[in-house]
Amino acid sequence: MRAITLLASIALVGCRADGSDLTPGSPYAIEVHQFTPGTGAGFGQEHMPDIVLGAPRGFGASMGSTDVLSLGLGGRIVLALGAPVTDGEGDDLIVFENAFYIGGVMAAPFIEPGIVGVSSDGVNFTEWPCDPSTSPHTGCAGVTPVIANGSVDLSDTQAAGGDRFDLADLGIAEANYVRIRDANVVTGMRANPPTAGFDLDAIVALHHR
Ligand SMILES: [Ca+2]
Ligand SMILES: [Ca+2]
Repeated sequence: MRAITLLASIALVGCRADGSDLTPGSPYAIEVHQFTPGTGAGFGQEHMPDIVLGAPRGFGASMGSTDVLSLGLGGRIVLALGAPVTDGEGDDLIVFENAFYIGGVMAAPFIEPGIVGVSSDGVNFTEWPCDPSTSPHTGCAGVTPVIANGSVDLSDTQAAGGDRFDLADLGIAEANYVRIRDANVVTGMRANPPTAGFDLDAIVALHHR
């Protein structure tokens, strides 16, 4: 692993072409708090931080988005949300990666799992339990294809795709930061630079202050 930590406390102001709001109060990530690339990272770094902020750019069930940042094997990233995610009814957070079904065959997903955690201070994180070694990788992000391309319809969030998380499962009422740690234990294509490991597209808070 490269021992590089990029601190990019860059908050972007305003709306993007996809309509997602990057100002405080936005349901999306609006700032990269910390990025520590893992082995084989590189893809997407020239477009930091924008590439992981705002709305997802999903390509549907049979193709993965290229509007992503590859974390590399063992890499991690911490993002600040535009507004604290809160524990509302059901799921509260969606993490969008670029998982897809090879050739559209539902039985052959290409999955690069990541472990998701939340924090109120950006330092101490509580993670959802994730099993990265065994399909269906319950509790991990990077599992479900992304359908939404542009602003997520918050009235029909099941249609957005991505992997969903409920703060109630952690006993946490609200959080300001989201961390994703690459958790790939099966390598092969998943280890190929510069796209190794978890590929982050976007995050959205379904319930927020
Ligand atoms: Ca909830
Ligand atoms: Ca990857």
